[in-house]
Amino acid sequence: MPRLTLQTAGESHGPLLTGLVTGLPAGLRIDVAALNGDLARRQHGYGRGGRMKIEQDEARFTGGLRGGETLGGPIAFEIANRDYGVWEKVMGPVEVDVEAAGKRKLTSPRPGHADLAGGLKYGRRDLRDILERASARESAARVAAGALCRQLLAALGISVKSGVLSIGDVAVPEGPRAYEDLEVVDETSPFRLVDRSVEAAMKDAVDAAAKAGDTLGGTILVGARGVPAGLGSHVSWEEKLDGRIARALMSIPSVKAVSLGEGVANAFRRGSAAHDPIAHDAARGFSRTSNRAGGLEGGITNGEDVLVTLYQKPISTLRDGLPSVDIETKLPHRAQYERSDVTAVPACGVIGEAMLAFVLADALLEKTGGDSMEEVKRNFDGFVRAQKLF
Ligand code: EPS
Repeated sequence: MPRLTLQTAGESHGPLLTGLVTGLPAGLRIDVAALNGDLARRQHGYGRGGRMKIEQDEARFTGGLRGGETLGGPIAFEIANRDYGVWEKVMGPVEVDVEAAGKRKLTSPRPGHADLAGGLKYGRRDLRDILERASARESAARVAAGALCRQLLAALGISVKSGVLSIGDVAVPEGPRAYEDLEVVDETSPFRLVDRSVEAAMKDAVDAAAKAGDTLGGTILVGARGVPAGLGSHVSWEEKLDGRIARALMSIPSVKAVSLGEGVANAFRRGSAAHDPIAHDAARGFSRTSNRAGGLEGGITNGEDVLVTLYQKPISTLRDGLPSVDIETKLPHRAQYERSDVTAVPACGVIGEAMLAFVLADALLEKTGGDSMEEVKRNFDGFVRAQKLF
């Protein structure tokens, strides 16, 4: 049974985001500076809009930590929306200024965004009531929660990284990709690419899209190293870890496809060229001579690196607005423009790391149990040792 939960609350232009994480053991030391470093990485990247110049995300903890250590109870934190200063009259949780809110009313939904489907579902005729929560701003809270999980995993020798493979039609050279490709990603570079040889072409592509008022999607590799065999389970569909990873990663705004390992490419290969031969030696135990499965077989980790590719669609807010309909007049009307990004692919990788860290930490704690870090470590070491003797 899953052990961790994550809830977030908050609107993009409301006062703040709130996060609540339950299920982490007591005694995990949290490096808040490193956690805020992950929040900064999510904000960084070429192609972001004006909003990222306004925000400077930092988590403020309000529960579950004492002196920088988890206590075992729910962990609560807040991340301020600096932009709220100019949105208060429109987005005040208790009171709004009718005239100011009317000026920001959204009645021409954006194709590709939650605007119309959400409006129909929740019966909100100002589609701002949908877009504010559907906004990818919410992912900041996920990154903070993921950073807590990353630190738990790190304490057990597991690391999580990501790198960009393509934006628009500019892609790094083709070839099987491995965790080592993620270790060379320069976090200070504009695209967080696994291979910077295409950086100039990518910048040109983003500039050209921006000039045309258009947007771009892309693909990202997310991976984890040090994951022991035996997380997840084959016994029932809800416990299969590949399904849990895909669900978590697909829930990231704009991510429309997820491939575990070479899952997509394998569909076009013969079995003899798709699976990973098994080897054994005394030092390493069982290993594989390739990792096309991306570290998961039968819904269980197999001890190889976990590798997942994310496919992000282009952002649905376009400067000139795609063909739409005004929900009040029912007449054709271009979708309304809201300030937005040209691309958020580099940021998507950081969110992917957070979601992968959350799912892996959840599966790990499910396996080890434990109310304290000491107990988690003891149980973790025990089951890793037992596998060596298998
Ligand atoms: C977003 C629209 C933009 C992005 C935002 C996601 O915000 P705004 O409309 O305020 O310019 O910048 O992303 C963030 C605020 C963030 O922190 O990532 C959207 O519609 O999804």
